[in-house]
Amino acid sequence: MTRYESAKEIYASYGIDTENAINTLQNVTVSIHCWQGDDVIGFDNKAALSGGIQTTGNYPGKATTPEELMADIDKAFSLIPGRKKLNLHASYAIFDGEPAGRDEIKPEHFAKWVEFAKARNMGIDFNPTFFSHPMVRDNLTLSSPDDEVRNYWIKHGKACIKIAEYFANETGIPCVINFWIPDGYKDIPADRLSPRRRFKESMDEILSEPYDKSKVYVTLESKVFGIGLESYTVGSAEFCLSYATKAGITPLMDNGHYHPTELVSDKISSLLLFNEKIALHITRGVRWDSDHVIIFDDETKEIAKEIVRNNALDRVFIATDYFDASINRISAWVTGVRSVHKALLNAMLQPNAKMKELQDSAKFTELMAVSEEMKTAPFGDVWNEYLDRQGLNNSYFAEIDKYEKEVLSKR
Ligand code: RNT
Ligand code: ZN
Repeated sequence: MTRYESAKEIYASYGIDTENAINTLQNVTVSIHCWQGDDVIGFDNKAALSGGIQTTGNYPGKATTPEELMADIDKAFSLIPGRKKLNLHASYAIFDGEPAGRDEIKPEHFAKWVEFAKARNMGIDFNPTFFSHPMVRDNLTLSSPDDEVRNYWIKHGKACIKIAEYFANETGIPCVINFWIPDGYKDIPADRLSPRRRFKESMDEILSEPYDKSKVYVTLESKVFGIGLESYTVGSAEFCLSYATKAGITPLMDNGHYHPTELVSDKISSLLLFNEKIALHITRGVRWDSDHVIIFDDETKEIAKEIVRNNALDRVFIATDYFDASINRISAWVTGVRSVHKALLNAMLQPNAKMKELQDSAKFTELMAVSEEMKTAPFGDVWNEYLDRQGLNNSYFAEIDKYEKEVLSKR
């Protein structure tokens, strides 16, 4: 008997079907952020990373051209199981001739990405880039009191919706376009209302741009604070949730965007009750929104359980969002996205129905005991089987090390 066959029997004794779990997981799409590959720099201008987010570290070998980034994405994706979507930022536009301003970018500036995605049967998700740009004035974009600034970014938002629709049309796969603005103040503002009112009006204007709602899903991401913007964030949780509800768009929660003891795993169920779809940026905040690589830790497991137990795999847009510049970036991608898959598999391998029953009959002692018992079930054997069926295995470091020696170290 193989280790997998033995694990299958053990799980079956808890009423858990490992085959079903493996087959279900193979069809889950994770939208993988392109920006791990180059420390969120992009190709459209030379501005340093701004917007209250930060990469730390300077591990050698980062991608500095579209060709390098594409090669690195290919390498990383070859070591990641499951279905993938490529998540791009507007700052990754590829200009052949004259560069266009962010207010004037067009589908043609992303033609190479479309070609890349199509050749790999992948969909593309998108993000307007409201940071790392000279038109971000006084740390404000869509909420700026300066009409010139505000209009510039409104045009950017509209241009991006057109590009999102182009991605959907070209790939035949719907595009999720996520709006996140860094706008905020370092110190206590005198007026908290007006910036939020302007943000609301700007979003209304952007969304007045007609788009096909069956192909383009607009999401809005909230935040609690950014570096240098500690006192006030225009796009707070309350603002973004309320706006999403009112505008009929999808709320996005990034688990680095809450106070450290607040858990996104506890928020998912509430949002599922009031939204047809919800979106996630999975990350790992260490003490703050540090965007460490996702690992197979408790909160990632708990987030996955909330998606699986609530039968919401087809209602949650799962995306990754982190950027570690202190380690091999290919490995960062692979470890992070594999951790999401691990967490989902782990969630599928819990006796979820039985545990719910224990909760409803107030058998909390048994609930704790069962939950602890499952932690030492032979999860690893099922994980290895999941990988094996996709031509992968649990050891990926050697392959990454080889790529570092042969490719990254020569950059
Ligand atoms: C920033 C947000 C946002 C960005 C990306 C690059 O705090 O999480 O999603 O990380 O858009
Ligand atoms: Zn995010």
